[in-house]
Amino acid sequence: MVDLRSDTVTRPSPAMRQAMAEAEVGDDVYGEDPTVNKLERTVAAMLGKECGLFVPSGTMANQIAILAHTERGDELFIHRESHAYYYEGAAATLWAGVMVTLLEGSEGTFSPDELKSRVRPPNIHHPRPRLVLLENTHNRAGGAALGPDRLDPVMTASHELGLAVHVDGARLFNAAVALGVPAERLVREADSVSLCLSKGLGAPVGSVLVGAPDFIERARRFRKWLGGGMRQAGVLAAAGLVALGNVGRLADDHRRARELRDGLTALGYRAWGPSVPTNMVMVDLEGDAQPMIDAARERGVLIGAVSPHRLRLVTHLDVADDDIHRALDVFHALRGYDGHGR
Ligand code: TLP
Repeated sequence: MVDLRSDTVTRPSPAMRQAMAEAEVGDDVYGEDPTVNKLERTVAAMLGKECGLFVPSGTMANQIAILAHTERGDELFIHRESHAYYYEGAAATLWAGVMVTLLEGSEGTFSPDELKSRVRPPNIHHPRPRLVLLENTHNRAGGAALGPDRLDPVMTASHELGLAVHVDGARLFNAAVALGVPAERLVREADSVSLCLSKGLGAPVGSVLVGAPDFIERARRFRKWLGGGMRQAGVLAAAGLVALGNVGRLADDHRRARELRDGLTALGYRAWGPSVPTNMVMVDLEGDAQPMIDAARERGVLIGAVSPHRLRLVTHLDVADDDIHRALDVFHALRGYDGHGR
């Protein structure tokens, strides 16, 4: 099977499994797991922040960040296509009790003016404006890599308005590699960042949330609260440390996504990507996505849909050049497919 559903599907490499087997461990709830501590320090340093916190998933990292930056009744500003709003249930409302205000703009971003127009002055009738959440790369925008020119002005405006900024950097290193800008630079203005180890970097599980010491101290409390305090988690952190060695090869995933997109376009598909693409290709269909997904699966290619008429194809560590050719062969065979086997 060629699995293009997501970069979350990778399996740990032999080197990763070896590192997991040999990991030095302790009880991380006591802060005594040396491998977890090393991973947290390493990711924090890579992203130019002081402290890190290892958590089970990207969703939990985002939700802990929202909890740690806000109080109940505060207001969170977020793009309507962002993962933390679109794909995390009503978690921000459930856990943090924040009011979510949705913003619009191209490629998952919004302008400082759009933000300013939505932030209301202090008044007992209004929620307290508190947090802006940005996403880089932006998943539903087709894996858009957003450079400092796109995000810095919003982050600066947020701070001028007295708002904290969290960056969902699940795929931040994809953005850094595609833009040729250090990851640290992309989040220089951010108060906190979450990074996923289990997407393009290839770890089986885990994310790291980074920020200032007092923020991470609050975050640690909320991690426990959500049941994310793991014990001998060094076995997982060890895989994460190996995964950080995969940053350089993300360029291969981006090249393969480009080949896939070019191949699909040549076959007559409406394949598209953002202005700075990474490891995703979106394909808009005339008909429903599901019959196409089922037909591709029967032919050995797994793909996903992000809306009823839109496919998403994602390249990753376990997709080789040959797999791109195989996928294109299947799309060739399915050209004009109408969901009735024709
Ligand atoms: N994204 C998954 C699905 O949930 C859609 C995927 O296949 O792309 N932030 C971003 C930007 C993400 O894309 C994801 C996962 C998360 C956070 C959540 O990470 P996990 O799955 O570890 O909770």
